[in-house]
Amino acid sequence: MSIKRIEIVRAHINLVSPFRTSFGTEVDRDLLYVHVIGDDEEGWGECVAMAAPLYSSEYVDGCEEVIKRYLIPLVTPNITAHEFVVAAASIRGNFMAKAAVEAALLDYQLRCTRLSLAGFLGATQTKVASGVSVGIQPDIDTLLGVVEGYRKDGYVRIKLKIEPGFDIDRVRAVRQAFGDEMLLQVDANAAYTIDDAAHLAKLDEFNLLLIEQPLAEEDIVGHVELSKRIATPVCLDESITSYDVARGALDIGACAIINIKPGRVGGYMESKRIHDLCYSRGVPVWCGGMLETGIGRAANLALAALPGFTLPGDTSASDRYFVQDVTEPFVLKDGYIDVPNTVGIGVRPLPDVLQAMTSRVDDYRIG
Ligand code: OSB
Ligand code: MG
Repeated sequence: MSIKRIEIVRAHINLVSPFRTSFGTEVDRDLLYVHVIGDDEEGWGECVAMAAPLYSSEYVDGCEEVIKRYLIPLVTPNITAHEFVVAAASIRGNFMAKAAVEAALLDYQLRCTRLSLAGFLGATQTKVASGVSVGIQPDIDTLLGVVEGYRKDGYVRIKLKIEPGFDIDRVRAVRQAFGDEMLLQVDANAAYTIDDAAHLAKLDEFNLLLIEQPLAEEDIVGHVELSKRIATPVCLDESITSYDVARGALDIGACAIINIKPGRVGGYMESKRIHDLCYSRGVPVWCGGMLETGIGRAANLALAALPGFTLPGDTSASDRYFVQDVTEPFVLKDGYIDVPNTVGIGVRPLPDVLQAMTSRVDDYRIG
């Protein structure tokens, strides 16, 4: 079980199409993997931070620094993922950096003990319903074409990215083209303020599942006010950085639904705690995404298989993002993706693919 080394792997992958949100346009992913290595086993974790601090204050080069300088020194040869989480609590914030190390330690520990991540977390589903996040398109015709393509692929829920100037008309056009029954939601990535409440209330007529993160990350109280002024259920993404924040947000009525992203909350164990809290209160949750490659996607699917994940997640198939994923591709079957059920996260990078993507590997001896 003893950990010998940790590699920090930096790599790069292009997206199949640009992904525009209210915070920026992503054309590729600047990747950081944590690779835990023992005598007989290995474990992999993917850091979800973006190249620039636009979605969150964390960014991938900053995460690399925190991981190397503050988190790897906490890792001892026989540490469990849980013990790591306890030790890492002394480091403030830096959720995405912590989550990447936790994920690699979990994969390693579960491979050593022959358990699947899904089993470890308490998954009750063997496949999960898959939604897709649609970036802001240049015009409405293009948007309708993109949505139609994803509908043909089989995605059971469409999420439209919105921002001021690209919102009510876009949603109306998609509703008119695809009908009132299609599961539809929107994500503003914090692009509005409470002064936009009357404007956002114009979305009420479109029978949306939810509006995700309309206001700033820090404006949790603003979301309480907004929740009273619009009929669409408010879901928080960026604001929910921990179990404590989730509990407080629910207690004060800031949201009715939570998007759980393991990277944003510091890992899979914290995600499980937030799930359990929401499940006990009857609050729906769903699994968000950060354009992960197969390593992060595999682990997200295990989480999304827990019983409280009653809404389809942004857990799309590999080909929605990449021509060639770093692992065996995840594929959509009738709107669902199978949950990996072998040991650990159930997948590993394909060596040749990873090598071709890799720009740098730094090696740290443990113990
Ligand atoms: O806000 O959910 C978000 C991607 C990157 C950063 C933030 C978000 C997203 C997405 C896409 O909406 C989720 C995915 O398909 O991985
Ligand atoms: Mg979001």
